[in-house]
Amino acid sequence: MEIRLWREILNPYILAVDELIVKFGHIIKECRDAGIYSPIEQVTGRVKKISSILEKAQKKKINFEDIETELEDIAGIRIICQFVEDIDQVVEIIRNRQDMEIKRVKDYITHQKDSGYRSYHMIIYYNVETMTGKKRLQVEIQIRTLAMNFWSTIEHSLQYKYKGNMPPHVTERLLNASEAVQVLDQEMSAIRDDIMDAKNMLEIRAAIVADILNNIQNLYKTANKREVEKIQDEFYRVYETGNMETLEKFHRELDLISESYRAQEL
Ligand code: 0O2
Repeated sequence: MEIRLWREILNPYILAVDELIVKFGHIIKECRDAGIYSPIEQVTGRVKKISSILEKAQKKKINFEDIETELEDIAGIRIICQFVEDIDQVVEIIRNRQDMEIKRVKDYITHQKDSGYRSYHMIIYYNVETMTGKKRLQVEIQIRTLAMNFWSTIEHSLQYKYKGNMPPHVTERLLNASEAVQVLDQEMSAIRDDIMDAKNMLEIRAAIVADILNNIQNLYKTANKREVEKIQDEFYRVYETGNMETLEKFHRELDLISESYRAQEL
């Protein structure tokens, strides 16, 4: 088939992947702006290469005219999470969306593949608007942890290298590694609360420091320069102690000082 015709077929899929990356990426931003933990760590996407489409169609004995209905992963989105628990949350987010209709799910986390592959797949219907009107497409969303992604990326490269003839000792090593990934994910989940607390503390601290510096900068416009320099020196001293309570107290006091200067301006 001519490249031009392939382009006509694949262009809407490119649009779908671009739109979905923006939409899932926006969830990360919304969480960040609201100061809450994002169950999504990273989002990537791709449209399958023509050669891979042909290869898969041939392997599955799919006629050319059925490619779009039979191949569910021409458009693919990959969502990476930090913890296994986050995957359920992402699935729930997708289930509640009006712009994505779930066709089916493949839970390779509960039912790991023989290769050791673990990931949660959702095949969704997604509409895009093109010059010729609305097009309803299938998109495969793969949701997995960072550790699962590490394993599957390496295994995918090895599959490519050995082209279906993976030596038994490599297969065995990969199965062992897959078990290790499962243990790692379980261990990480067990300390999830501690990790989350530490992350939250860092974010809160960064927000307080940004607010203090902003207040100091504003004071330079209105207050006595010497007094502001004293406040700034005091801030560095408090900051260096690393004590969160002292920093919060300093933040509250500076807020009051800034407030009184603002009142004087009125
Ligand atoms: P690529 O190069 O990643 O695009 P089925 O539902 O079984 O009829 P399908 O599409 O084979 O048909 O479904 P499956 O098995 O869920 O695989 C879909 C995709 O999941 C694959 O796409 C891979 O991306 C990934 N995947 C599935 N099994 C494995 C595995 O054992 N190892 C790795 N690394 N990835 C896997 P493609 O088209 O096979 O490959």
